[in-house]
Amino acid sequence: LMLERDLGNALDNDEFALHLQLQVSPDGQPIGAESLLRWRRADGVLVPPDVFIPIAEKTGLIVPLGTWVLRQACLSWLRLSRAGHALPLSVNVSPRQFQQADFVDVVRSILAETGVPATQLIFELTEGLLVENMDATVARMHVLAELGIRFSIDDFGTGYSSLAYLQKMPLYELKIDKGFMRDMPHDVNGTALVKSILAMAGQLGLRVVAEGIETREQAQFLASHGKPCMQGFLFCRPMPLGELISQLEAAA
Ligand code: G
Ligand code: G
Ligand code: MN
Ligand code: NA
Repeated sequence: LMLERDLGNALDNDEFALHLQLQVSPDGQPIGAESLLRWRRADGVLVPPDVFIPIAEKTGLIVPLGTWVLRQACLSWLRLSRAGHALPLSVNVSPRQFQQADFVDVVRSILAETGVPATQLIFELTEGLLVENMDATVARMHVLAELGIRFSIDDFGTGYSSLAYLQKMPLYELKIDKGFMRDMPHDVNGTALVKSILAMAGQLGLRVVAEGIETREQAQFLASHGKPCMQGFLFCRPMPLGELISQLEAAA
């Protein structure tokens, strides 16, 4: 309950920060970055998003917070672009945020205000949203796709989205949940699942990003099984924008 009260004030107190984690192509080149929200409370304690995002969803704070994240992501893109690294940014959009009546208008106005091309944003949606409210979700995705926004299904494989659903949506990408990567390539069931997701994505013409890549062994396994794009501590930790720019400069 105290966390709930603190969270309510955190936006006004400027306690949130957006970190970025690079995503790489099968041969290790940067292809984009995911924005990941961080909350450092006034007392200095860093509260993990898996703790505060569900609370923000419940209280409704996720709506103004999601707007802040989107604007902040666009400002980050501008700074990256000015530094010579115009990488597309992936933004997590929560179900409650996506379902707000004015969500499309909010997106439109932030794009207009910042001048960021819509094609530079990828919205990560979760399977829960698709199951809950399929028709309205698909319709809204088409409106945003018309603007140039691309879509990714986050934590893919943990929910219930069916092939029929996937075909109705203007999708660009699937992100394989990091849970499936953990015991790779030693876990036989996980390996089979990852292979079948890659085969299916291939059929549907979707890009795949495998998340949670921590070891060379995992990356090598993927290189010989479908070659998806990758994201994980092996390549880059989520970090503040300034650090990411320094890292990109050092690698260039
Ligand atoms: O690093 P990680 O602990 O950042 O993120 C944990 C969870 O929090 C992930 O499921 C991620 O999707 C979610 N998350 C991180 N940033 C955001 C955000 O800006 N908006 C929403 N809705 N979820 C986020
Ligand atoms: O939005 P999503 O649920 O996909 O959020 C990605 C989460 O995964 C974030 O919490 C991020 O900090 C975390 N993450 C990113 N790379 C790795 C990794 O290599 N290993 C683990 N365990 N977590 C990671
Ligand atoms: Mn994500
Ligand atoms: Na994920």
